[in-house]
Formats: sequence, structure tokens, C-alpha cells
Amino acid sequence: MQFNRTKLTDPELVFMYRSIILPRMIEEKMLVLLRQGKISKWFSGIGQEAIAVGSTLALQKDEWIMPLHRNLGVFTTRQMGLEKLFKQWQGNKDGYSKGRERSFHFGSKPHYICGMISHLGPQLALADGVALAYKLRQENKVSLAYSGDGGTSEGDFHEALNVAAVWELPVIFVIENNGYGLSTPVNEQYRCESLVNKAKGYGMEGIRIDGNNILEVYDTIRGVRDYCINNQKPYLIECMTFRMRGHEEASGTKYVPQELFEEWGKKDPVKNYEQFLVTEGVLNEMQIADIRHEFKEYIEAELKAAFEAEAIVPNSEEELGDVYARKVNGQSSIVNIENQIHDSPFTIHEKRLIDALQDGLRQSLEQHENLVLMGQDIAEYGGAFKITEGFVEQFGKHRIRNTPLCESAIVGAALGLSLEGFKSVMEMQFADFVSVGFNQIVNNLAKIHYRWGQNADVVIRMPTGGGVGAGPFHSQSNEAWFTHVPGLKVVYPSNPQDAKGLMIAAINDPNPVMFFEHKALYRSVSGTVPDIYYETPIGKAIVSKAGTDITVITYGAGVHWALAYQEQHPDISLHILDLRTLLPLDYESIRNAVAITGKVLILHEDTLTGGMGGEVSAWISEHCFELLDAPVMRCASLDTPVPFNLDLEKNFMAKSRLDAYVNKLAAY
Ligand SMILES: Cc1ncc(C[n+]2csc(CCOP(=O)(O)OP(=O)(O)O)c2C)c(N)n1
Repeated sequence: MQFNRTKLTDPELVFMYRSIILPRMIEEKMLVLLRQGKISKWFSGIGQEAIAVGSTLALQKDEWIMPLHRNLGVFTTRQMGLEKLFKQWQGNKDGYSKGRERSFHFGSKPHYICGMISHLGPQLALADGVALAYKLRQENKVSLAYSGDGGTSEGDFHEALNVAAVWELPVIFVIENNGYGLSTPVNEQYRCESLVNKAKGYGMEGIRIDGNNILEVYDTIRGVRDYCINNQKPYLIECMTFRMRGHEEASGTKYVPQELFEEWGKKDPVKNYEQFLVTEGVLNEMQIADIRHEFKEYIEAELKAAFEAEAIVPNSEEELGDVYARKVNGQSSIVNIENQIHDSPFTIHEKRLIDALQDGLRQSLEQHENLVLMGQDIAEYGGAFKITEGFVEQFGKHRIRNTPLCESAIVGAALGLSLEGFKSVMEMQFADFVSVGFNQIVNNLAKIHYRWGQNADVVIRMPTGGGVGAGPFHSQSNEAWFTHVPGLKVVYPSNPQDAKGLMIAAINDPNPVMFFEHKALYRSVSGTVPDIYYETPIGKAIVSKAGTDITVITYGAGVHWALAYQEQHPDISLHILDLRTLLPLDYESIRNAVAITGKVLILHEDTLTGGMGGEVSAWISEHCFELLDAPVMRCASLDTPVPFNLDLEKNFMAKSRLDAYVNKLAAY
């Protein structure tokens, strides 16, 4: 192995040695503890330390890194105290995730380290978002994300590199090509000659280097960092290395030919560098022994302290309390229209739902300089539904961003922006397409605050629903996919005033909000909308029409179906509750609405099985049993995909069975 010290001084070379030997020694200790049954799972980075350590040293301390499961060297090189790290791995309350996350799946904002999720690939797009934040602020910084050779086969790898190239983001993508993805050798993973060749396909530069040579890694990444900043472009680095242990310690290495261990054992990044320093006269054997002794004592002392930590006493209130981030700083000064409507100190205008949404977005962009909108065709074209028409002229293309066709990467980029304190609204062109961004939403955005205290300040706009003969993939109601995910908020306005106020509230909320907008209501529903910047509270239902015979609990288009039904059937008096927010549910308003009539019909456009109606019905049965005079009934759409033919679609829709359900309940 050829080492080139370039202009590095002796103390700098020694510092590098200390940086690379520490994670090696920690791991050696971990393997002993594992054999003693004192710790659980362990993913080893032995043999790959030069990559994590060299790249972390090459970055500034306040540049975000997205490490994976073999990157202990990132954590130690960012000077994280060992006691807290050990507590993290033991699942202790005083670790980085309050015992909620295993192994390396945690982050630390003060250290600019973003916690990985298990899925291989999603973190790459977060690096895009962080780099976008740097670019928008014109800061001279880069973000850096790792991928294994296996991870490069994930769609997220392709999406993240493509977005970084198209948006010219200063991101360094580092592939650790260690020969295997679990038991799968690289010849069963990809067909290109080398992974760095993929860079060309995205229109970016790339280089393949010896990942076991810490000086080569450090020097390359220093240079690449300058390139990314000066040219405002991403860069791909393929680091050749080898996984010297099993995928994780329990899984063994039987499938790896012994010769490979012998061959790569000779290329050990720690031993070779140590040898180089001795040959170079930078360190002698005594000094090396001293450093090793110092670290041994350090590790033992910190481990002892960690093992003495008290066991966790579970507290459900605290667990639930950490799922969502709390609002901070002066948000209470925003007008809550529902407290002030009677004073009417503001002007109002008649608006369609679509115009009200546009109002909410525009005023939010004026309010928050750090708010960015992203979506397919949302810039000059104004979006598929023209909601963002005119925004580019007012706010510029840097804030109103057209995206390539890659929902997963854009949701990930939104989370990356949030790491850097930006707010973002992403437009799904149709709610149906959320399925290809699903993982980022339900696993990254939703869980991040509970896992390590980082919020995801992201709103995802979901043009949803059917009724216009658009077929199975432009008509779905998929809100219930998300109401089952702790950490998300799910909002679904039915009228213009709520649409604007809830949009503003969603953007002000520090948590990820799924914002459903019924496409058929965009231009068919109008109402008065205050001109001022105001919030409609998330988590509050509203009585759309008071009545005495049957309570209809509904949302979205269902509200309009119920109102229209009432108009056509004056003999029966419906009490109509518009839920407006589906997660969290407003149980108090539900109870009050049940109490008024004792007969409850839950109505929604979504299909029956597993829909919101099931959840609301179960809650009413459990908590309002004494208030009921009839079984809770659900009127929902047929349990089929949404059909294209208009007659079939009409038959599919819950609306076509509303009359039957009302009569059934009335007669009960
Ligand atoms: C989406 C997804 N599929 C499968 C897995 C299971 N899994 C975890 S690590 C791994 C191998 C990863 O290989 P590679 O990306 O080369 O990284 P390495 O473990 O070699 O560092 C697999 C298959 C996972 N975590 N996520």
C-alpha cells in the first residue's frame, strides 16, 4: 500500500492514527462483550475504518454526514463521548435515542450526524436536502452520504444521485464497495465494470480509490469537497475495501472464500498505516503502545460508567409525548380564525377551494423565508392543478422547485432541508403516487422525532379522490395508509376557509403533515375566506350542520354528500360533523356529536375495510356505548380499486349507498 503524506505534518498524521485506531479498539472490545453476551447485535466495520475516519476528517465539523451501519469511525471522529455511545448501544435511556434505537440507527444534531433507518438508500436523498439548504444559503459546505455496494441497487440510490446532479447540489456520495451485501457477492449485485461508472450516467464526476488507505481517502475527499463547493456539483467516490467479518456478528462468514480474508488481511487499513508511520519515523513502537494503552483505559472507564447506568423505567406518557415535536417560539400569536370569527376584524372574499389553498401557500411563502415548495411541474407550469401558478414570478425558481420524477428522493430531500432548519411543502402530483415515496414518509419522516429528537418540518400535499372517471391510479383515497403511522399528522379539509387555515397551520407545524385535497372539490366548492394570514387548528373537528336525528361523521367530499342529501331530504335532520383532521382525531367533538342523536353513520369515500370509519366506529363503541341507540354504521366505497367507467365509479362510491344507510339507521 502506497501512502502519500502530501503536506500533512507529523502531529496531523498522529492525529489520524489516533482517529483510526480508536474505532478499531472499540470494536475489538465489543466483540469480546458480544461473546460474553453483554451486548446484542453488532455490525462490524473492521477493515473499513479508513473510509469513515478519512472522510469525516476531510469535512468541517458542521457539515452533515449520513452514516450507515459500518461507520463507527464517523461517530468517534466527531468526538462523541464513549460513555454515551456505549449507553446508546446498550439501549440505555441516556444514550442518543433514549433506548428507542438499536446499533447505529441514531443521530445527533450537535454533531451533524443524521441517524440512518434500516432501509439501505433513503439517507442519500437526505444529503441532497442538506446540500440544497447550503446552496440556498450560499454557504461553502458539502454534505456526505455513504452507500454499500448492495445499497447501490436500491432505487433510492438512483433517485438521490439524479436529483443531486440535476439540482447541482454539493453532495459527496461515498460507496463502500466491500465485496458483499450480506451473503450476496458483487457479481450478483451489479453488471457494470465498476460502480463509479454509474457517475457518468448521472452527469457527474466520479473516482475509484483504495478505501483502505486513510491518506488516500482523506486527500481525495478534501479535494472533492473543494470541487463540490467551487463548482456546486455532486461527486461519486467508490472506495474499494473488504468486509472482514460477517454481515453482523451472528451471521458468520462461511460463504466468503478464505483466500479473500488472507488477501485483504494484508491490506488492513490500521496495520498498514501504523507501519507507514513507523517507517516514516513519525511514531515508534513505544509511542504506539502508549496510545493503545491510553485508549484501552479510556474504553474500560467509559464502559464501566455505562454498565453502571440505571435500567430504563418505561413511562408511556413520555413515550407518547416524544412522537411529535412541540411548537416553539411565538406561534401562538397567529390568528386562530375560530376564536375571532365573531369580531370579524378582517375582510373576506368568496373563493374556490383551490384559490384558498393557493392563498394559504402564498401567504406562508411570504411569512417564512425558509419555506421551499417542491413538486413535479409546479414551477412555470403551475402544477397539474395550477395551484402554484404565478409563484415562480413572485418567489423565484430557487424556492418553487420543479423536481425530476422521483417522489422518494424529494420526500427525503424535504427531510434533509428540515435538518438545516428549512420548511418545505412537497406536492404529490396525485395522491396515488405517494406509494413510491411511502418509505421515506412512514419510516424516515414519521419516526425521526421519536427516534432521536430531530423534527421533520414537512408538508406533503395530496391531491386525492375520485368522481371524475380517472381510473384506479388517479382517484384513490389513501388517507388511511397514513393514519396508522405514529408521528404523522393527517389533515383533510372540506371547504375553502378550512383549506387555507389548515394549510397555514400545517406549514407552521414542526411535524410531518399529510395534507389531503380532494381534486373534485378544487373548483366545485366555494365559500367565504378571510384575507388575513390565519390558522385553522389541526386536530379540531367542526359541526358543518346541526341536526337531531342522525349524526353523520365524515370528512372531505363526504361532507358535501351529506349536506346535499340533507337539502334533498328535509324530513330527516342530520347532524354533520366534519372531522377535518384524521390524525390526531378530535375525540371530544366525536363524543359530543354522538350524544346529540344516539345514531351514528360514518361516511367516507375511501373503501370500507381498514378505512377511517373502522377506527372511529371502534372508538365510539368503546367510549360512547351508553350514548348509542343503534349500531354504529359505516357507509364507505366498495372494496375494489376505483373503476374508470363513470357508471362503475358511481356504483363504487359511498355516495350511492348513502340513502340506504340513512334509511336503515332512521328505521332502527
Ligand atoms: C431495503 C432493505 N432491504 C434489505 C435489508 C437487509 N439488509 C441489511 S444490510 C444488507 C446488506 C447491505 O449490503 P451493502 O449495501 O453492500 O452494505 P454492507 O452491509 O456490505 O456494508 C441487507 C440485505 C435492508 N436493511 N433494507
